[in-house]
Amino acid sequence: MTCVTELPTTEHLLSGNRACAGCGIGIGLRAITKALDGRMVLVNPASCLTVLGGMYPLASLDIPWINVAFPSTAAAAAGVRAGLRAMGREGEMTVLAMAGDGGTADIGIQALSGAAERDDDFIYVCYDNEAYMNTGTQRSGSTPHGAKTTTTWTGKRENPKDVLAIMEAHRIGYVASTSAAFPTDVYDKMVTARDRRGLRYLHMNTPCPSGWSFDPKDSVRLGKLAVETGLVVLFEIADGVFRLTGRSAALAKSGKPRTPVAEYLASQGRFRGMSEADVAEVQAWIDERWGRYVARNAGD
Ligand SMILES: Cc1ncc(C[n+]2csc(CCOP(=O)(O)OP(=O)(O)O)c2C)c(N)n1
Ligand code: SF4
Ligand SMILES: [Mg+2]
Repeated sequence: MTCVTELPTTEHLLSGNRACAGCGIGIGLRAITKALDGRMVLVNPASCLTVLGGMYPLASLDIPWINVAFPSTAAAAAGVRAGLRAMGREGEMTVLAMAGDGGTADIGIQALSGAAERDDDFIYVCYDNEAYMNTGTQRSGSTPHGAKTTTTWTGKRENPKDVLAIMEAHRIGYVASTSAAFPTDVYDKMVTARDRRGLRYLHMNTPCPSGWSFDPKDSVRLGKLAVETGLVVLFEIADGVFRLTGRSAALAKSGKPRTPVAEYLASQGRFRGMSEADVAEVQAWIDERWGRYVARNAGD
């Protein structure tokens, strides 16, 4: 695993970007652009990432970037790749599609499924801040059970959609789950993805102080806590082989109990007022999924 002091020092996300203080997207994006060494075309639909990047001449990213209609991210990325191929320039850069959870789990899933079926040659990153944040925190398919949003005033009743399982079911070569709270985990998975061909899918948890209602200084701490509980699990599936990575692998190996999810839920305003029964339901959901992941783990 790459050590944080070994990360490339060149920055592609420049100072003065428009993200809220403590936003997880910026942390993850720095690791992603470092892994690709800036040699990339970014394809992105409306989202907080668009706002973070800003508009010419005040853009905060020094990479080519195309902003596309909400449902079309994966289709547009396939088109950019085809265009580069037609120009004989496909070896020069990686095509990176990057969309939020709303733009992936809900609105963009049709184009993404089509690209996966064709095994189109690009990397797709879903950054998951667990709601439609850019438009003021509406519930998405990825919003966790119990979270209050402007469209789930009393807390969401359903568990989040398992987009990673959906992508695995397409039998693409590389599927990975990561978290912006672990930039070296993001970096290593992006390097692996960069060096493969076909559709590669990464799902990156990105804490959101504004939408989750917590102090911006706690972004990384909460992102790590989510992994300690097993709510977010770090893993990769390469050519069908499932392997826990980083802190999740260490947790599984230690055999020690994970942190109860109640601690994580109590740390954010969006979960305020959850009933004990709802907390127990979330815990049971995590435990069942964790058991399945540990049983599949082919790593040490
Ligand atoms: C077709 C379409 N519907 C709705 C919108 C309005 N809209 C812009 S950004 C956004 C939220 C995006 O949510 P997500 O993909 O999770 O990204 P986030 O804002 O959370 O980063 C919405 C609903 C739009 N731009 N286009
Ligand atoms: S609303 Fe959340 S995801 Fe959007 S820029 Fe602010 S902290 Fe980041
Ligand atoms: Mg979102």
